[in-house]
Amino acid sequence: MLKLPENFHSYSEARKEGFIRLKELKETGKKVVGLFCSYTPTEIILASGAVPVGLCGVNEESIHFAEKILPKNLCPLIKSSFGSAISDTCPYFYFSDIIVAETTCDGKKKMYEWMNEIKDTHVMQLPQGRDGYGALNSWRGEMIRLKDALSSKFNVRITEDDLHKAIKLVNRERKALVDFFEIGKLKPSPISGYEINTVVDANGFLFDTEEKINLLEKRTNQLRNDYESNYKGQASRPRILITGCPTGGVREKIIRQIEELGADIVAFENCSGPRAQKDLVDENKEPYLALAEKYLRVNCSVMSPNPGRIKDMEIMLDEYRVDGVIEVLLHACHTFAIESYRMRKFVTEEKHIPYLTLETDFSQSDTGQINTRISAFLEMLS
Ligand code: BJ8
Repeated sequence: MLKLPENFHSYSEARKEGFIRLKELKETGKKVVGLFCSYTPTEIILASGAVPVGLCGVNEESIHFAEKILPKNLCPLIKSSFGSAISDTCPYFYFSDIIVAETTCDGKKKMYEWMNEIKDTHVMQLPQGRDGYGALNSWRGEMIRLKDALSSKFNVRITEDDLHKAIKLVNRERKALVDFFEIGKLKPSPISGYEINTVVDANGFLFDTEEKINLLEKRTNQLRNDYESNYKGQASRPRILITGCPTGGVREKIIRQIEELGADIVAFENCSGPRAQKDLVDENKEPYLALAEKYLRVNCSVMSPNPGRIKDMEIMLDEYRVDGVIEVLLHACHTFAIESYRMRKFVTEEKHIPYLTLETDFSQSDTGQINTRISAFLEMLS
């Protein structure tokens, strides 16, 4: 049984409520910036006076629109995101005044060339690795280029003071998120992975950062109390960590299913977890340098090499007391697929923890096969 709070809002409910809020904000003249990735420095967007909104596609229905232009053999996340944009079925894309994107994987960066034909798309040139003198300097330059692009688009002056305020605010949001994630360290966990995954994605539809922080802190406190009164000392179900590609598009098919089949998802080593939240922007440094340093540390497989992901995995496996790892690979995601072998080897040979890889897309055609594989894996764990 899924552990969900009484006032739980599903992702689609949160998304619908967000439309109304965003429409009202637009009517007051607020500017909106659409984004797709954890490398996007939301601090610069907030400092420009605009609101950032996540646009990653999570549904299958929009994919056929994308396939008129993009190849079929492409990651479903890219096709779904682009399909929603060209079919005008995503009000968040519609309300966005500008898109901020990054050169992450090949599919995404080439897709943005097409997106720019529909809507102004500012692409930040993300370095492909972190080594050497050039990467940090060039990424700092991209932070300044983004500030200039937003200043000119919205006709505003973004001062260092504006940036410092935004950095402090987003750091507070990160701390609140990390405290929320760390509820999963309790054994047994009083929160479902389904709720964690939904809350993180649905947070993108709340446009008041103070409100987000308050809601997160409130839920974290509730969960701590719930643990003390109802869970402490009880037996634990197998504890699963999810790794690999973003899981918004497979939330029902995989995340929900794992828990329905008898395990608890306690941690996400992907962009639905602490990957981009765990360390803060240094509030005492020159802001563009501090932002460049922080965002260059995001351990996504698009970086080469990417040893930090293994280090983070080791810490998470220990701290969240993980019994099994389930890796989600979206079809045609080469960077996570290539890192898969190294990750599996590390988890199984050095940490001696069982590992299951599920390669999938956003369709329902493999639901039965996925259920069978998850059931067999959980049976082995127990
Ligand atoms: S920081 S994980 S949000 S790039 S789109 S790489 S699944 S082939 S989403 Fe991502 Fe930023 Fe990294 Fe996070 Fe693969 Fe698909 Fe590319 Fe993807």
